[in-house]
Amino acid sequence: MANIQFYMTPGSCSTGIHVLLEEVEDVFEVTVVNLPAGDQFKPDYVAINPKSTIPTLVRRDGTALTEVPAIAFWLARTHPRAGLWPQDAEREARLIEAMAYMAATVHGQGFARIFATATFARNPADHPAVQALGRDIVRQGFAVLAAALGDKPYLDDGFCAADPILFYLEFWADKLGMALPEAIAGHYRRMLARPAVQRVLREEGYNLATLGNVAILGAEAAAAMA
Ligand SMILES: N[C@@H](CCC(=O)N[C@@H](CS)C(=O)NCC(=O)O)C(=O)O
Repeated sequence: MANIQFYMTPGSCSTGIHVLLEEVEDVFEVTVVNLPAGDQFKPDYVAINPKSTIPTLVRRDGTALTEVPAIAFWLARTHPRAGLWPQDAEREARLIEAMAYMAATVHGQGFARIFATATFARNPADHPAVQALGRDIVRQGFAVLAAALGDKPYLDDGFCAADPILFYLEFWADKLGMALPEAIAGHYRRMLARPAVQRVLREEGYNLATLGNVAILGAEAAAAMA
């Protein structure tokens, strides 16, 4: 039987799916899609994923699955022994709520304005304002997600399929030098300590020693008031 084929780009949103593939301990083969070189628009890739996005997972039956939340859900449900998806409707709904918000709003509306600015405004003179709005959306997003986390170490009762999605957002914030709410910084550090995450980051070419040193949002103000 063919292995799962994973189409990814190092350091992109596919890193979240890469972490999940390692966490569920399945066998998969990687194809790197070079986004800056335009590989996503080449006919061979468009035939697999007409949206020209990564990640794409081609399953053992040959069908392609796209969209980070859908792939995360599918990996969790098809690997029940990993225990990454809850059984009761309320917890399931909360994870879908978080995954949809992270992918569509924090990534699609926020980080996309920062990393793919030209897709939001043709005029380069508008780009600083578009990026500033992107940062505002990201900051608001992390505040919402910090409230969803509360005192919990992970988004569900334990580590679950939605956590690697939060991780790739945190990883991007770290690379941009953005301060994070304390609950989000704690989640990021917990994720960085997971062996699967460390394996993925090494495979994707990152030096772990340079990651995780994020400033805590509001810490300076709190210290000044103490
Ligand atoms: N909604 C999609 C978004 C995927 C997406 O935007 N991926 C980016 C990389 S993080 C991409 O493929 N960009 C294509 C490009 O830059 O042309 C998902 O959740 O999978």
